Amino acid sequence: MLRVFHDHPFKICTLSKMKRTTMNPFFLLSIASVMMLAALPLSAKQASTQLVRNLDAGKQQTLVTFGTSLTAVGAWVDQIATVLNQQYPGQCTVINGAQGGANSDWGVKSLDEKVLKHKPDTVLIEFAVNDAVSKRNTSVEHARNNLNQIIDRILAQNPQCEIILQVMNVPVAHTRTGRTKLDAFNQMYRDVAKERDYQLIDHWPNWKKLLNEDPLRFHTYNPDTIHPVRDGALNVITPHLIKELGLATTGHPEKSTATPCWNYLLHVARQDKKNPDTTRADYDTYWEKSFNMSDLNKDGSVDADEMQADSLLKALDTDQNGTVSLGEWLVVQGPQFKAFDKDNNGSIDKKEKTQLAGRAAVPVRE
Ligand SMILES: [Ca+2]
Ligand SMILES: [Ca+2]
Ligand SMILES: [Ca+2]
Repeated sequence: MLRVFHDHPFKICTLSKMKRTTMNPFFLLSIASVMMLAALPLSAKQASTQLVRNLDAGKQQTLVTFGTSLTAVGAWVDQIATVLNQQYPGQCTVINGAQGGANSDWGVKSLDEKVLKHKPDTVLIEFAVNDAVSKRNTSVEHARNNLNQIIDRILAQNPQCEIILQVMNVPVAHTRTGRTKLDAFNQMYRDVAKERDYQLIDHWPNWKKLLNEDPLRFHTYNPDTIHPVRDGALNVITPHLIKELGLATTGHPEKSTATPCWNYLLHVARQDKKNPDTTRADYDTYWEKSFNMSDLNKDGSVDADEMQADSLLKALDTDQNGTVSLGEWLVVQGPQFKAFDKDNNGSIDKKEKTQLAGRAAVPVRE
């Protein structure tokens, strides 16, 4: 469980909501203020969340993050906690109440233990990605009812609690083909946020843009096709969260060296569960399995339908035959092992697992 400092909610006053009394000097003054705000440097704060307003007011706050593995092993949680602690030392407790594989049924069942027990002031929620797993046969309506139930129970405990919903990153290949209705589940989060007038933090467009414009970097940030690793959080998720939460942009999330996703991937990759080290054979087998899961028709390559991302297919398809082979697929993961295995002895040991930060950067072809 992660504990750090953090804070939260807000409402933006827009010009369209102001009373338009033409020539009213106060209105003109308001316009001038808005223009001045717009001209402030980037380090200035954006419109703030309740969390940030309360922290600014010197109040203690508790932020709980609730959701799937995208939160449970999301390096962004520790990065945001790090920034909160930099900006509001000792004032905000961040608790990661998420769990790998969790869907909103789990969320309903675990709400007392993972959220309410901590008496949060702000809760970030995301379950769409796992409610959308096709083989679970969950309807969007069922997921919506679960989400509303979770929200209502949080509000029953504390009517002032700030709820923020999140739409997460873009899965590709087998993690996308196994979620045929993901768009509808994500849209439900956007709809519920709108209906309840809650803030929605939507990471999807940023990931989509990266996938289109720099697919190899996208693959580096999501080596297993769905879980953003530390660099992905640092470059895509956390900057967006800082802006959306209304935190000052002068923080240093990179001071967080947590690599929960890589640690998790290296942990589950081990074939001999008694051996704490991850060998090169473990590592290669793990990625081969991931590739084979994406190769739905088992013809030894990943085609456009199986990839669900034309830009990535094109970027990985080195021999330009229109499909991605295992060798082409591993262009990103291979060099990363070498970066992690500092002493180059063919396995990543316990000590090396604490030194992963910053060692898996940009895509490099082996
Ligand atoms: Ca295939
Ligand atoms: Ca190819
Ligand atoms: Ca080693």
